[in-house]
Order: sequence, then structure tokens, then C-alpha cells
Amino acid sequence: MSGSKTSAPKAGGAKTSAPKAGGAKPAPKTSVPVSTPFDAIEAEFVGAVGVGSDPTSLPIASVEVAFAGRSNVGKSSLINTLVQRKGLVRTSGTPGCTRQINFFSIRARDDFALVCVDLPGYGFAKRSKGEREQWADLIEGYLKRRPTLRALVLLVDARRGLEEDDLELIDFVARGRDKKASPVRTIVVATKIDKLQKSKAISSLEALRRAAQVPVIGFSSETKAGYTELWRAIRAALGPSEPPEAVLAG
Ligand SMILES: Nc1nc2c(ncn2[C@@H]2O[C@H](COP(=O)(O)OP(=O)(O)O)[C@@H](O)[C@H]2O)c(=O)[nH]1
Ligand SMILES: [Mg+2]
Repeated sequence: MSGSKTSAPKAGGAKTSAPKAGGAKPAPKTSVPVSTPFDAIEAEFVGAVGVGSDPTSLPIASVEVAFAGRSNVGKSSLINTLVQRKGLVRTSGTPGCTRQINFFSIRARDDFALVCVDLPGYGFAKRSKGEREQWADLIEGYLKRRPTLRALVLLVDARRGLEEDDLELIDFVARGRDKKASPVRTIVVATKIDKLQKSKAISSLEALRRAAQVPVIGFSSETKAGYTELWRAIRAALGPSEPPEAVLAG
């Protein structure tokens, strides 16, 4: 499988050009201000599985964090923001166009290795029952049995809050894992937080925390709000980056 490797941004962030004569240049709104140990210095597509194939069949590389949410919630944008690559994951205005589980191998600045897993978006009312069932089999098979899965990042639109299928997913991950599989920690992310005024954003996050009973982080792919906080939460949930042998033996 051919990967699309992209090179690391240099430590210290983007270069800023000299301010133009006649006034100070406003600070760029869309950059991560400082380099952190979590920054992805390598990010590579490593493979995908679709409906009809075994969702646990991809080779094991390192611990995994999966990203899930309704179509159009901002999942592709969030993953691209987290790894600081514009086009690693395809973003699209067409809900539900991504129908497979995509795996991306990441190496962080502190040498921690992890795999980001992009699960297909759910909640597409237009799909037939059969298609929704196939989707559920694929995702549930992965969430249930993947031995390296340690964390689930569940994205919800900050303006919409948790809906029935989001709550079902939280419950499934808490209770539905195979007995022998390691537990998975769920982090809820409220996306597009830039679309809410500050006071509304705070009350929306509070409501989400009460409903989800797991950590909740506000995030924006536009302003990069929540970048460091989310990486910190993911890394805490992943625990140590185990070599494949240790994972397979455990
Ligand atoms: N304002 C704002 N728009 C966003 C944000 N994240 C995504 N979007 C927009 O929401 C739409 C869906 O985003 P996408 O990442 O493709 O969602 P996905 O279907 O969940 O992968 C696109 O038009 C994005 O530009 C965000 O943080 N803020
Ligand atoms: Mg997408």
C-alpha cells in the first residue's frame, strides 16, 4: 500500500514576515502558536478497510485512537488540524461520502508512535436500513475487537450537543468491548466552537459534560482552539506506546 508521507514542520511554528509599513500585522488566527511534544512530525496513510472486510485485519503498528461522529461534524478537519497537515484526510461538504475505516500512522515530536483511525461518519438518514446495518457491523467489529484500540474521540457539533446515536456509541465502547480486550477511554470533542459566543460555548460544554460523563473538550479547526488540550487528553488515554509484540502478547 503506498503511503503519502508529508514532512515535518520545523519546531517553532510558522515564519512570520515583517510587518507592512503603516501598521502592525494582526497575529495569524489559524496557526498553532508554539511547538509541543505532541506535534505530529510524521503522518502517513497506512491503509483502509471497508464493508465486507474484517475491520480488525490491518496489521498492528502501535496504540490507536479512533475518531467518530455524525457526518459533517468536522472530523476530517479536526484530524488534519491535529496532525497539522492540510490534506492528509479528505474534507468534504458531502455528508457520509467516506465509507471506510482509514488508518494513519503518526510519529510525534517526542518520538511517541500512534495510529489515528478515521471511522466513517454516521447519522445519514438517507441511507437504507441495509447500508446502516453494514456500517454498524464494520464500526462495531472494529470497536469491539481491535486489540490496540485505547481511545475514542467522539465529535459532536458544539451547537447540537449529544444525540441518541452519540450516546449509544459512548455506551457501546464502555460496555461492548470483548472481555479480553483492553478498555477504551472516550473523549468527547465539541467541534466548531468558534461558531458560538464565549458564554454560549461555556454553557454548551457544561451541558455536554453533564450528559456524557466523560472528558469534554471544545475545539475549532478554524482557530485551533483546543489543539493542545485534545492532544494531552488523547496521550493520557493512550498510555505508553507499546511495541506490537507487547500488544499481541497481552
Ligand atoms: N467554522 C468551522 N467550520 C468547520 C470546522 N470544522 C469543520 N468545519 C466545516 O464543516 C464542514 C464539514 O467538515 P469536515 O471536516 O469535512 O466534516 P466531516 O464530514 O465530519 O469529516 C466543512 O465545510 C468544514 O469547513 C470548525 O472548527 N469551524
Ligand atoms: Mg470527513
